[in-house]
Amino acid sequence: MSSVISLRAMFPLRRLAFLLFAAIPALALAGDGRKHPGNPAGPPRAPRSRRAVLPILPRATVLVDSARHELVVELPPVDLAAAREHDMTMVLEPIFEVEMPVSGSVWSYRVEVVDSGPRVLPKALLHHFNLRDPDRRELFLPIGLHVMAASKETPAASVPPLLFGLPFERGQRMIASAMLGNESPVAYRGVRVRLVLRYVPAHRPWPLFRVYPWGMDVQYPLGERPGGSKAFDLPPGRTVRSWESSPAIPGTLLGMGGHVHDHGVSIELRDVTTGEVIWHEHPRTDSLGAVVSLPVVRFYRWNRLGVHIVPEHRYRITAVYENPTGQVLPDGGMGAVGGLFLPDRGMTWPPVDPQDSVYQQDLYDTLWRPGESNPPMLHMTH
Ligand SMILES: [Cu+2]
Repeated sequence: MSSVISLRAMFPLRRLAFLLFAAIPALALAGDGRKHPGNPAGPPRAPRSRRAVLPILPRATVLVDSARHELVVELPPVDLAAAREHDMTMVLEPIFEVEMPVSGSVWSYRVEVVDSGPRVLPKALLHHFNLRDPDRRELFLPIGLHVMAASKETPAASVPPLLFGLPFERGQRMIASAMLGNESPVAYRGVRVRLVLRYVPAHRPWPLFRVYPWGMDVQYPLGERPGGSKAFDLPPGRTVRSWESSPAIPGTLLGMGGHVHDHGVSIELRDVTTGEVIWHEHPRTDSLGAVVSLPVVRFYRWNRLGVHIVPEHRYRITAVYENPTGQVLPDGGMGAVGGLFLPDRGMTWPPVDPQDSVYQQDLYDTLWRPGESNPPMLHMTH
């Protein structure tokens, strides 16, 4: 059962330029052989040295079209009541585990909302969809890897499949979460959120480069707890928020985008060790000053792959806001950047340390649901 609650505080809704993973790629995911959630004798799990202990989660359905090299991860159907005037009906889905049924490299993804039949519903119903890998860490933080995030603003994303792909292995697990929101006077029944991934099977000579998503947020490491919201209040006037860290392994940033809310003035990524500004952008706004988009940059060119970064340097993300309203805007600000990263030759992606306290707190927040005082993780961690 899904919980229907007012989640505005936890997931503030506003017009935003959600480009985090937009033109950047694709990332990852999911599984079980043919369909049906929860096959207890699923495919063999890939050996992994340090797996986090997760509570038993319901399994998302994963369909494989091995002829088209497409994986479809689907969450169970939920009903969405019609919205009352000026309000929104929200349905927060349970957290699901997804197990990858095959091995390969993801090069494209899209998230769809469909009805009980094959009809594709308005994308506006998707508040967000998130996919995490609890066993691989984030580049800049020892938490589980944010594989992908999508909301109604997020277009389908892809990279050239001969060049780039996010590797995954059969038996690898992911954590999927989604929230639906209905602002229309129409009720929908049997609504399913679906993630469609296109992949290159393992054993092909391509893609040339195995790449991973990376991200940084000015509210790292944990944001607001519990729940881990990365939104922050905007007082009148100027607000500057920063966070800095070093990557766990050396490699190359292939491109990046960012995410800010209305009244965002700029967002940047800087190598603090050298002082070099790697990326600095101002959001595009409409005539009323609302943020419409934030440009996405691809660093790779014919003669180079991108911006090389190393664990010996520190990198800082900074978001600047100018709130002209004279009032505090609760949860009005956010500042995040992200993109794709190519590890240096010979580097393997770092696993998580399940004993790390930041890892444990972030996992707790990932599994936490509003209204639950006692999430299952409480007795799963040490
Ligand atoms: Cu936001």
